[in-house]
This record gives sequence, C-alpha cells and structure tokens, in this order.
Amino acid sequence: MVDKLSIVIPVYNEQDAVGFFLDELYSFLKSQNFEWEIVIVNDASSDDSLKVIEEFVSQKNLGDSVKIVNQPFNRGYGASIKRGIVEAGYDWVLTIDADGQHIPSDIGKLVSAASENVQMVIGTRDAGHRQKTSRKIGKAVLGLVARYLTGHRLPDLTSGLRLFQKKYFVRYFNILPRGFSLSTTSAIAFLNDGLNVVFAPIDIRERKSGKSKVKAYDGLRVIMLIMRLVMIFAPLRVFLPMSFVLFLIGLASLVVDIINFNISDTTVLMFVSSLIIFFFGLIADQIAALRRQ
Ligand SMILES: Nc1nc2c(ncn2[C@@H]2O[C@H](COP(=O)(O)OP(=O)(O)O)[C@@H](O)[C@H]2O)c(=O)[nH]1
Ligand SMILES: [Mg+2]
Repeated sequence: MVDKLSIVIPVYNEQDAVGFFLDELYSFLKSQNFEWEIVIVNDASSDDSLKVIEEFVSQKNLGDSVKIVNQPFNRGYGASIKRGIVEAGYDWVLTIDADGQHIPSDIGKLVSAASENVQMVIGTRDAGHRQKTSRKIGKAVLGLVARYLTGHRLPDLTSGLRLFQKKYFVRYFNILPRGFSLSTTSAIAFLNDGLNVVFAPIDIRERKSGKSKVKAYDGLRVIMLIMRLVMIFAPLRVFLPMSFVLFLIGLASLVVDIINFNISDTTVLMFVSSLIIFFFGLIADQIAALRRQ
C-alpha cells in the first residue's frame, strides 16, 4: 500500500505549462488520503520556469511539502530523475512530466495498482496516441528488443508517469543513463531481475505549450541504446548466435575444402573468428554481471 508518496517532477524550460500542471496536481493531491511531498528538479531552465514554480509554492504556501532542486547546468532527464530520487524522503516515488501531458488524477490509477509485491507501476499510454512516425518506429524496435531481453511483452517502455519503490530503483543507479533512455533501461533492469512490473492504462494529452525535447528514439540513438541494453543485460544472446553462425560458415567452407583437397583461408578465418567471438561473449557476460551487481 502506498501511504506516503514522493513525487519527482523533472522540469526543463516549461514556463508556459508548469504553472497549470502544478495547480492541477495540487488540486488532485489535496483530495487524497496519502501523505505526499513534491520534489521539483529544475534542470537549469533558461526561461522563467523557476519563477513560475516559486510563485506557485509561495502562493499556495507549500514551502514545507515542495522541495525545489536547481541543477547548476542542464544534465538531462535521467540525471534529474536520479537527483530527485536521492532527495525523495518516502519509500514510494512517482515520476510525472511537467508539460501537462499527464493527467494528475491518473496518479490514482497507479497508486491502486501498487502493492508491497509490486516494485514498479508504469502508466501505459494508448499506442495510438499522436506522435512522430520516426518515434513510433524507434519505440516499436525497442519494444521488440526489450521483449527479446526480458521475455515479456511490454506495452509502454518510455512512459514518464511511473511509480516505484525507491529502494529497488536505487540499485540500478550506476547503470542508468542520464538522458531519456533512463525510462527504458530501468524498466528492463527491473524485469531482468525478476521484479514485478505492472502496467496501468492512463490517458495522455497534447503538451500545454513548447515542444518535446526527446530526440532519443531516432535511428542511430535507438541502435546505440539497444547496444547498451544488450551489453548490460544479455551479451551472450548476441555473441553466441554470432559465433555459431561463423562456425557454421566455417563448417560449410571446410566441406568444400575437403572436396577440393585444400584448406582455404576462409575456413581458418571463420573458425578463428567464431572462437574469438565466443570467448569475447564469455568475458562480456562476466563484465555485465559485475556491472549489474
Ligand atoms: N530535468 C530535465 N527535465 C527534462 C529535460 N528535457 C525534458 N525534461 C522534462 O521531462 C518531461 C518530458 O519531456 P518531453 O520533452 O515532454 O518528453 P515527451 O513527453 O516524451 O515528448 C517534461 O516535464 C520536461 O520538462 C532535461 O534535459 N532535464
Ligand atoms: Mg511531454
């Protein structure tokens, strides 16, 4: 049961949205029967976000329940979430976007889905919600990789609205990136260790104003993220098949060589590469296990 909740809100240049969002959030929280605190991580916004936030806090007289953390320079979404979690005082932490896309009353849906035996609840958006095609493709590819790595089908890996137990999340601090891919990586880390991740359907709106800062789901970035995920969570799943394919090619080449009565360079190269990749796989697997400890 969630009876105390720390709400971590990453903010970067949201002057036109964050005031509306905080108002809406506060109206929702007032009506709830759990204790709460808000941790706002202002990531060196260059607009008036901080002013808007401070005005809200003083207007509503929330000095005791709202903590504002100002990052000295822009360090990214993931880094800010981590910072917010460090500052969070309660066992359960909820993250939510400040751009007005999430509907605060949906927090109730996540809270009802949580229990001692659930380590993370991800607010899942309808796949049909409007977004750029490149982003949809990127997410679809990521979804497939995540499924391969974890053996679970994951309806939404990138949602910023999620609720989790702090003590589990902090275990993964050293492997979590400082950008937006923190969302995907943390979900896979939880699943990979057999923690319970459940999904709660939520709604999503257009952002209030300004535009999305996510560049993470296009082409090269997706490939880089996939490589990182594989190397952290399941290197053997890539190295072993690769080594096996090279071995098979070597074998086929060997058959041809026997017929020709001459061992060719190709055969030797294929066998040697297969062997090297196999042993690299073993090493990568050990390094990954160490990093995940
Ligand atoms: N702390 C921090 N927050 C960020 C950064 N970039 C975006 N955000 C916040 O993260 C949330 C989601 O960002 P957004 O660009 O709307 O992503 P999208 O909703 O996935 O398109 C919003 O509250 C942003 O203010 C950043 O560099 N640092
Ligand atoms: Mg957004």
